[in-house]
Amino acid sequence: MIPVAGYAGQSVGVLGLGRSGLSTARSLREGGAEALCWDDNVDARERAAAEGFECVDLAREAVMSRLAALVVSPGIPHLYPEPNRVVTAALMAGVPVDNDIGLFFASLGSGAWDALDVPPRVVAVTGSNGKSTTSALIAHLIESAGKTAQLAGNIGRGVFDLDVPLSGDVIVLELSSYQTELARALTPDIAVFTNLSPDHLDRHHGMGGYFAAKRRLFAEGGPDRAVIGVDENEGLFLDNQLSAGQGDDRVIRVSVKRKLTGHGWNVYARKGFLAEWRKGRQVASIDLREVKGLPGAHNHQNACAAYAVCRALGLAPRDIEQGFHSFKGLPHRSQLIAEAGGVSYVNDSKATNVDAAEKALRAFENVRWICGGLEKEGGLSGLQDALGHVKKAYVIGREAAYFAMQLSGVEAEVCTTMEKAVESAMKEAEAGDVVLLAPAAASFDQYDSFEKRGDDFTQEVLKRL
Ligand code: UMA
Ligand code: ADP
Repeated sequence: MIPVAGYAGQSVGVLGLGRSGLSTARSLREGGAEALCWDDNVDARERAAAEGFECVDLAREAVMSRLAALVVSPGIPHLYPEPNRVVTAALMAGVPVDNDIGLFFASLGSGAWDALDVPPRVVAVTGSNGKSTTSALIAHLIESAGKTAQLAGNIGRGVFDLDVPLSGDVIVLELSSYQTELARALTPDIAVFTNLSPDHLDRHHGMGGYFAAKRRLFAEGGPDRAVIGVDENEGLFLDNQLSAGQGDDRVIRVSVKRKLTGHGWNVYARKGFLAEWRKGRQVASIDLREVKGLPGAHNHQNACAAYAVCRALGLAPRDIEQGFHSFKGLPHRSQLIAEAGGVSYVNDSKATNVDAAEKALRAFENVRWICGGLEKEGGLSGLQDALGHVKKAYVIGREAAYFAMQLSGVEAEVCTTMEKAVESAMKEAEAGDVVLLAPAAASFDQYDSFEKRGDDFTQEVLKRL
């Protein structure tokens, strides 16, 4: 556990008592502060109370006036679509609103960290898709090169649950837009922007707000080195803003669409080959085609970003190449769960938005595509160009018929349940086909989480093999 620095003897409000909130409360206590807690859910309050935390309605004036800061959990909307009443009370009272990520960066370099010979370095990864894969890959590459890395953030583990790092260690943080939007300190050594496509738009009041939230990672303090995916205009814009010109190697540019051979520091992948260029000449190349854990151009983008980070940390290209081959991929992301009779079964339940599903479809041919669920804003038109990879769609979800209607030019069967979809897809699959779960929708109409949906798919497939 990492103690929170800077609030000893003061009271800090903690709003939301899930993974991030509870671990922040514990670290506040460890750092000598009083955590006053609230969660709208009574069970969560009871769990916190069982650990000895005082739970009290933070919006009450008598309570708010005692707070040195209010820490808000990432899943709690503070402004949009509706303002949160506790956050509004803090704004009215002039209490600084922060989150665990902001407190974490503000706590770096204090206390035990001072004594370390080589200060730990922090890599932070943001973007719409590929954050978890890229973060996990970076940590894996560092570990496989014999160094120590710890992963936390949006990948499921609160930052304060990290162990106090030792000299030379690397901390890799996956940061969502919910987290970058609110953190008052964001000072990683290396920051990564994978890509941008529409997601969480209600929470950020549109695409501009969503991009602005992510951009804060590159503005609040500014990383020493920024790894930027430049395949969308937003990435290009960020690159332009951060660098003095093409030759400025504080920015490492990443592309899977263009050869980047300019004077700066560039990493790109084309036709399955990764190339690193620096100062106008190629310095390394890696064949990604046989890297089983990273299939498809989208994963090659993740590989390029992770490669760039590791090069900036001083790893050798050959060590990185070896690490690529031992990376198994993450569950629920283009995960090969079985092969039988020439048919492959792939679980990409994490494809909760259109861009991720489109990338998953493009990574395979002859796809029997299980899709559908709770549709996100913006419709399905972004999938149109990838539908050529689909032999047939098997649509699940409460609104399966409406979802199927929007898939023009593709045969679509309204299955509604996972059981029916897997049954039909498996019955019709021929050698060379890929049965792919890539829903292009959230899971909450039928499941608690995308993980439960992916597990259900896996179970339905395995029981029939
Ligand atoms: N709550 C309220 N009032 C509200 C809404 C929620 O009191 O109006 C309470 C809930 O009752 C619950 C708590 O807030 O007890 C949940 O807080 P949370 O949703 O922030 O969840 P945590 O368990 O703290 O997990 C969070 C991240 N969750 C979200 O951003 C939604 C985790 O990312 C992260 O790993 C964790 O902190 C540790 O850093 C998960 C996620 O789903 C993986 N991220 C989203 C995504 O990837 O799309 C952004
Ligand atoms: P995130 O943490 O940003 O949600 P993940 O690595 O968990 O990213 O992947 C989420 C989904 O996006 C999965 O369906 C995965 O196959 C897909 N994906 C992974 N990397 C990329 C990428 N670079 N571009 C687009 N989609 C991607």
